[in-house]
Amino acid sequence: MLRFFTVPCLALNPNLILEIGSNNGCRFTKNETAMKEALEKVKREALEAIKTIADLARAKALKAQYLGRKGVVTALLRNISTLPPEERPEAGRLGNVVKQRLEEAFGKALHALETGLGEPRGEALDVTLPGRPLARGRTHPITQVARAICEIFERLGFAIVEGPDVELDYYNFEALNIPRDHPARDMQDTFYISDNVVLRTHTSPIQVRVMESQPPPVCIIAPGKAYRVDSDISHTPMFHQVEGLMVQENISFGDLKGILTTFVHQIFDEETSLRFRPSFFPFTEPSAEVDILCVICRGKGCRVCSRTGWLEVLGAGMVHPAVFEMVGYDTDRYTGFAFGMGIERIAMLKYGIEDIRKFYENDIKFLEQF
Ligand code: 2U9
Repeated sequence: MLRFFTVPCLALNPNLILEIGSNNGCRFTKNETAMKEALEKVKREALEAIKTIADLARAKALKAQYLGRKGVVTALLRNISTLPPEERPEAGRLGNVVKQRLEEAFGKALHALETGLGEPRGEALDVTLPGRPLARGRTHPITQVARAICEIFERLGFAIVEGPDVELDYYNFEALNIPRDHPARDMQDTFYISDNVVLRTHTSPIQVRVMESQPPPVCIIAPGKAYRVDSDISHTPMFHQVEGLMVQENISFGDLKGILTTFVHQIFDEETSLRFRPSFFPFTEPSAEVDILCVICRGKGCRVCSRTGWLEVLGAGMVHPAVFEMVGYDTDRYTGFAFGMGIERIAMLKYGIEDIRKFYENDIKFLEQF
């Protein structure tokens, strides 16, 4: 089928005889200026037309009309071959510039219509649609449990103290009566930064620093991160602890039992009984490991408590006199108790989580349960 387009430049430039068809193409007079003018005219007309496009179908039709196989621009370019050889390079260059400019303009118009970004506002934007909800963040379960623990001790009169994660060997070990050859210093347990600098293996150095800086009475808890070379279902290389220290005249093991019993009743419930088993820590004497009645089976024996009916949750004891001597406290006058617990362990028991690594996988499905 033969189709003819009316090209407005014909009216302006009588030199230019333009006849476009599927088989005969365009014909120019041998006049480069005329060619130039024709191209500019077509460009202007097309850009004006693009501005008036209202829908995708019209945009596609208009693009075909100018840039399609039988389009105006294509026909003009084809006609370059009919110009004298010396006029062809410049005409070709100009033709390609116009073609590129129109391709770009049609591309933008089509993209805007396809994505809806360019459509008239009234049609594209339904202001009655409900807004898209933003994902809500929440406090990490370990932080939640750490805060709950701290609140209980704050109500009991303990002050919260923090300290550096990167510690001197002296505060992490030496001042806590852990001598050079103690197994806790083993390269396998401790992350060494240098010979005398470590990632703290517990939050105990915080209490040493406090005692070094003030005389008794001391009544503090030290929450924070601790680091040990360890990784399995119940250990991560970084974990969280809360430790406590009370130093004053006449502090007894009975005070320790009273404080820890109150704590356990508040963090779990009043029915959760405790038992104290003799143990050993270099920094406390006597020392104890503290078990609670299994929160899962209530003492009957289950998989979680290894059929014993009890769960170990705390370590505690009376502060070793050697520790008091290191910080210059009078061991005849003062006694004190200390205790420590892993926050992950408390959280695992509270929420029935069997693998500690769940806390650090950043699985949203897991985290959003808390
Ligand atoms: C000073 C003196 C004594 C803190 C204590 C424990 C016992 C204990 C563990 C519980 C689980 C660490 O996270 S865990 O593996 N802690 O058993 N901690 S007494 O004793 C101190 C602290 C500071 C100056």
